[in-house]
Amino acid sequence: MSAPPRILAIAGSDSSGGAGIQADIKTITMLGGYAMTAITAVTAQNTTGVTGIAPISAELVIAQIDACVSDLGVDAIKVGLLGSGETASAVADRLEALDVPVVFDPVLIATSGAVLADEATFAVFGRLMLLAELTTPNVTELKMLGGHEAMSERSIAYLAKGGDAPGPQVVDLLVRPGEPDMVWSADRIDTAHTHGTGCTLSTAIATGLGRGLPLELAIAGARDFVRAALLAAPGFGRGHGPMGHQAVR
Ligand code: PXL
Repeated sequence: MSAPPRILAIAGSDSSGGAGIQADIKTITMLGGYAMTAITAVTAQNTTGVTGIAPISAELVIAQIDACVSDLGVDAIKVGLLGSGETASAVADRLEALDVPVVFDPVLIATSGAVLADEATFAVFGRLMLLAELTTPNVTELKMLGGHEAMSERSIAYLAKGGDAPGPQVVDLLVRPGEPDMVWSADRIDTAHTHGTGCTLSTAIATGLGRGLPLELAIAGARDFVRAALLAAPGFGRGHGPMGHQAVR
């Protein structure tokens, strides 16, 4: 049996298990990877919203990253919720020095509407996008990052996700400097249980990259994983419920 790809998720904890670090661990594990984590913040939340959030110190976030990288090693990294501008800057410093593919999910707002990045954190997104192999904004995040025009000026690869756009089809667009755009389109899965889709997609892409897959195949596989997990959503909670990662085999 070949060694599993070692995937490090730098992200926040979601007590309800649907998004954040918990979604990351489930995704990496179900896709056959070895999951490691650097927790940036602890949230108290359920399917109806976030009731508390406490950032972890930048020093402890970096110590978690260093502990993993220096001993077990890492094949790919996913960056999600960062918790503070200080942590975001320290994480960018570390990742710039590492030669490992990074997928950056520019988390700003939860499916429930909770704001998950302050101005100081947002100010570091430019650096994180530049060091990442791929950035995965949803419609709202793309708008806040300046839209396609601002993104193309940055000369970076990004996946403009269409899950939060209206319409019967979900269209995801991959834009890369100097290469033709790629589009994936599929019938929308009609469900309220979309909590954690962004975390899951970006982490599944990182797991594919950690296996050595080319970006397009990593994205295609990750979309299939998200769709299968959406179809298997257990229906828990009164709000935007979690997906069914455990059922995807
Ligand atoms: O989906 C964005 C996100 C990221 N990280 C954590 C979250 C959420 C959404 O709820 O809870 C910890």
